[in-house]
Amino acid sequence: MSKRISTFFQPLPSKKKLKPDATTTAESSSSSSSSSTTTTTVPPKSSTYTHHPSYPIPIRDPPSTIATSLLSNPAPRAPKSITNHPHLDLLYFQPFLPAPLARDLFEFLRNELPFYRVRYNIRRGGTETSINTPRYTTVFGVDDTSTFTTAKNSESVSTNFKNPDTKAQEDTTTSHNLLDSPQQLPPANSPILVDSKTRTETKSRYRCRPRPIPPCLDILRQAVEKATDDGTRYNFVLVNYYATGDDSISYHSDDERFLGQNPTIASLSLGAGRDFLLKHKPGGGSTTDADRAIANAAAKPLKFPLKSGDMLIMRSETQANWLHSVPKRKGLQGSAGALGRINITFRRAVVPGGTENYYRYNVGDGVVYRWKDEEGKMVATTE
Ligand SMILES: O=C(O)CCC(=O)C(=O)O
Repeated sequence: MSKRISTFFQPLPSKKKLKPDATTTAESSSSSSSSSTTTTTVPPKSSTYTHHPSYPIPIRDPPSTIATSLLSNPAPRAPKSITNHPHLDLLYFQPFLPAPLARDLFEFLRNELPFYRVRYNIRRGGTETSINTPRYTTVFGVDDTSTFTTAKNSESVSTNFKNPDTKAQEDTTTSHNLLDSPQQLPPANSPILVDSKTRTETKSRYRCRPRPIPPCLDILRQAVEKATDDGTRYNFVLVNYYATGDDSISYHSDDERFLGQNPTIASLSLGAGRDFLLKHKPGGGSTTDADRAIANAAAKPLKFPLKSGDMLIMRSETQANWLHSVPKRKGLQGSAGALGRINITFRRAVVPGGTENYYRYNVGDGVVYRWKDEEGKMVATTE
């Protein structure tokens, strides 16, 4: 454990009452602003945290107001199916989460998740180029070949957030060794990575250190899976935080081989509104109507002005044929806090290459950033 991480886990002297309701959880009195931003009339007095050795910080579990709302089919209206362009298959929830729930979840996740500003080098035209990711990112999950489970002889307590319908990630949602403060060391019997079939340890399969999806995101994953109701299962949750209109993601498609053929990707927006653009990949010789339609779609992007709580699900041939982006928006006005936008994508990686890729480009090896309410911005954590 690095010096920086170990300082996060210094035990606190005071002991608090324990609550058996989440993955390797600890209860502490709630001092963060997150509990005061929920819609509940009586804010929860205490919080539980999920600990795992792969987490740089213990991650707070969602208050029951958020958890209950998410588990009770939150989508206020049915999604619109958009298939009126070549190779495009979208489900557009406008919204997926009602406004108060979207706002509470946004505040909660911005406050509680560890974020990164990843830098990496690529070779472009034979030249080594340094890339600074133009947004904050974080990721949780592991590909299909592995799953998280607990040590055999450990005592297990069921969590509130277990979905009996869902196989993926199910073993991460058992709790053990309930602790008495978020600063304590994670328990010795934290969930470990095992082969999905043989249940033998697979830590050595990865250069990166996969992280189990914490309850606050896993419950959302369950809600998203339930909403589509087509059997799609996700094992990765990627989170982007766009601090201002300067943060962005350029045109790309999520068509990597490690996602399998025609992957379904669900993309939820929280916080500030931003435009999501989709344009067809170039191709088609413009000799038939279909080719002309493709050329047209490539030239003129489709624009989705995504608002807080909206969700787009991209399906079937969409990734193979379309590029998407969230361009910079220089003109956005408002305080830094009000401009923040969280995007969460749910995906399913089928091989370890996906796990390596996602941790490399969304966690990397830099410092952890945390939201600081008093400063109204993400701040790099120091020792
Ligand atoms: O922020 C968004 O809406 C899009 C995010 C995205 O395209 C990605 O994470 O691959």
